[in-house]
Amino acid sequence: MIHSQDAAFYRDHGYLLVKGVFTQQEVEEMRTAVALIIERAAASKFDKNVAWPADHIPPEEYKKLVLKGFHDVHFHDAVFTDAMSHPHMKAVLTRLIGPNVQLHHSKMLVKPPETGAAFPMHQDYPYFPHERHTMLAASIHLDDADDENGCIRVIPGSHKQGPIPHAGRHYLDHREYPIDMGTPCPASAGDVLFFHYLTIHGSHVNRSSRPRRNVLFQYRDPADPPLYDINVKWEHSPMVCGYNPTFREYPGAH
Ligand SMILES: O=C(O)CCC(=O)C(=O)O
Repeated sequence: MIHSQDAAFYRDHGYLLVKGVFTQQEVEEMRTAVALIIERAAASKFDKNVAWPADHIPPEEYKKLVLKGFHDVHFHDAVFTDAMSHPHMKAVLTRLIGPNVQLHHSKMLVKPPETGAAFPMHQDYPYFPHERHTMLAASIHLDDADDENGCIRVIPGSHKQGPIPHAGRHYLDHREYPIDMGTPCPASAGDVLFFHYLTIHGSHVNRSSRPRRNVLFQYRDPADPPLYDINVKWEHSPMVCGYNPTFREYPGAH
C-alpha cells in the first residue's frame, strides 16, 4: 500500500495522506453506520454537541456550531471493527509504527453542512501522553474534504518540536497558532490521513453545503507505556497487528 519513501515522508513531516485505502462501497457502509449512530444517540439521553471551545470566533457564532463527535465507534457498529484492522490499514500501520500495533481509541467527527465546528490547532499528545511517542491518528475520510468543508490542516514537521505546553487547555493559543497556519490536506472519500500525535493540526468551520464526515482511529506500539493511570478504559483496546510483548492483567479481568 505504501513505499519506504512514504514512511520516510511521515517520519520527516509528521503526516501522510494515503489515497484509496477504502473502496466507495466500504465508505458507503461507514456513512450508513455513522448516520445510524447519530440517530440512536439522538434517541438516547447521551446525545450531545461536542463542538470545541472556539475563542477565535464571536460567542454568537460559536453557539451555532455543531460537531457530532462520539467516541468508541467500534463499540457501536462492526463495520468499524473491520475498518480498524482492514488489511490496507494494517499495511500502512506496520510501516509507520512497527510490527506490533494496538488500537488506543476510535471516534467519529461529523461536521454538518454550514455549521460544522472548527478544531483549534493542537497536538493530541496532552490527551494521552506516552513515553516513546509512537501514537498516531488515522483519519478516514467519508466525504471529499477541502478547505471549504473544513478539511484537516497540519503544520508539517511540527512533531519534531516535541510536546508544546497547551496552557491547561487541549488546544493552542489561536493568536500564536491560527488555523490558517496549517497546510490544508484535501482528500477524497476513502483516503486516510495519518498524522503523529505531536503534529500540530486543526481544521476550519464547515462553511460549505456538504457534510464533512471522518472516522478516526488512534494507534500505538503496545510497548510504548502511557504516562497516565493504566486503569482507564483506553487500556482495554485490542491488538490490530502482531502481539503485545508485555503481559499484564487488564483492569476488570478478574
Ligand atoms: O477532524 C478534524 O478536523 C480534526 C480532528 C482533531 O483534531 C482531533 O480529533 O484531535
